Amino acid sequence: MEKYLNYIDGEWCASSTGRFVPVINPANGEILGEVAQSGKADLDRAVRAAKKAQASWRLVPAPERANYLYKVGELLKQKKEQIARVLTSEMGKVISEARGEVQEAIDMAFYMAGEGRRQFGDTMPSELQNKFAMSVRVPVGIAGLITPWNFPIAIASWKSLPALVTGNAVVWKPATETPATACAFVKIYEEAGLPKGLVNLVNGSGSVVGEAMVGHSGIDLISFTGSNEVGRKINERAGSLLKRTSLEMGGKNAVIVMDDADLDLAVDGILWGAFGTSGQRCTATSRIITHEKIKDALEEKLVRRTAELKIGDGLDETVAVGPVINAAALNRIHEYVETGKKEGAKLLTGGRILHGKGFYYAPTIFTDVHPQMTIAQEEIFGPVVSIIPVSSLEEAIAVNNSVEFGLSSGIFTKDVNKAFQAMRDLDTGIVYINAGTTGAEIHLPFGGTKGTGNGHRDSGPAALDVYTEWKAVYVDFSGKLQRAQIDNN
Ligand code: UN1
Repeated sequence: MEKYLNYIDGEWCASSTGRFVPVINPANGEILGEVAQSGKADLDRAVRAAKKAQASWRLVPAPERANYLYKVGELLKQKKEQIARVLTSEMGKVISEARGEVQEAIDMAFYMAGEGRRQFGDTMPSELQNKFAMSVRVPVGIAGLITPWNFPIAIASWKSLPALVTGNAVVWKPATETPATACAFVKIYEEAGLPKGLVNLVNGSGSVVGEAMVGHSGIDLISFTGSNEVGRKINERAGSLLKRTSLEMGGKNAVIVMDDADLDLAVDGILWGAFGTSGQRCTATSRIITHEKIKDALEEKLVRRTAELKIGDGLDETVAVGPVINAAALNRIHEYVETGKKEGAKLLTGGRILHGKGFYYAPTIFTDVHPQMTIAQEEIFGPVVSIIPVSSLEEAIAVNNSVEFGLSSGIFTKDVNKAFQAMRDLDTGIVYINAGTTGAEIHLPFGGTKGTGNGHRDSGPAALDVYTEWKAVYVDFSGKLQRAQIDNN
């Protein structure tokens, strides 16, 4: 049986506990292998290796650090298909999406490699004569990364690549559900010749390895993507230690469809956003805020098109909707659907577990949903979407903004004035005009407002702010003591 091990100080190794847990293919319930369950001792070792490696890495010129990232990009390109297949087998997303996800990591590698020759600071005038002032970026130190199963390589790339190019070392705890993709990514770093100890993989549970990472005095920052509940806990613990955190959590993303919208385009965008990745994206469309005038037409088109979606194993190229991650997710999604029915929402299609091998849920659409119902407020993380009728753009925006999350939103309209008003007033970190809520590109800031995060951004230029400190530097070339803020004459 395939064993997914740790990678510490440049060596693949079993965990100190000797324990493993099975890894399941969600498309058919088969066991793919087993993943090491680490303890505190493994983490300690990883942190020691990272510290040692970072001491020299921070002195390597950034353009030279970037050369490793270019190699990582090239190797990912070569192995794209192979990694995509591994990813689909353990995570479930359809193969075309898995290829797209590996492409995100490739793009991120080349984009962040470019940062090796940028990492701009500022120069500014000094208050004093013959004195020079500038600010430079310096690495934070050891970056602790905690990543989810829904984007097992893309999100890991958003975090590890900027951490490395800015001179940090990495200790990474991937999700227990997707260790094969994590190992494949680490093997790419290894093959690229990255000095040992710079990327350490510590497999294990959130409650053991994750918690220990957050509390570890040798880890200088935590970058986390995952649930709101875990993110809040990390925030509390890390906050009390004055440890930097970058937190990306849930979404309750909405698409607004105005009465002048191109309805077929809106339906395309909604289906992709709501049922792509079986709704398991933090950017997934889970609310459709529709103008009442076009509600019936939109419902009819959505139901008809949903019926055409082929559900099955994501390795089948003709499948549009794959399984959800596991049985627990399946049950949680179904509970939300039952709650929706109880609270009075009208089920248009779906609403059931598809029995047989694997964990499949029928793409589900509710209508006549009130904005305050549970299914319109909480993140479901499955293929369930709620139609909420409104009578104006102002009402649509207010409904969009009435949830605790603020990741992504979209509006379909042909009216440029409405589009710009929405862009300004939708309170999410990402806004799409005439597109659904998914598909963020790696060179733009990724993240959200309110309960979605804590103000930091993954990917894009803003990612550098997570992994660097600012250092203010003053160079006095006057040859005499010049005292700032004091009259020197
Ligand atoms: C996520 O679901 O956590 O914008 C990431 C998107 C993808 C990334 C999603 N590029 O949908």
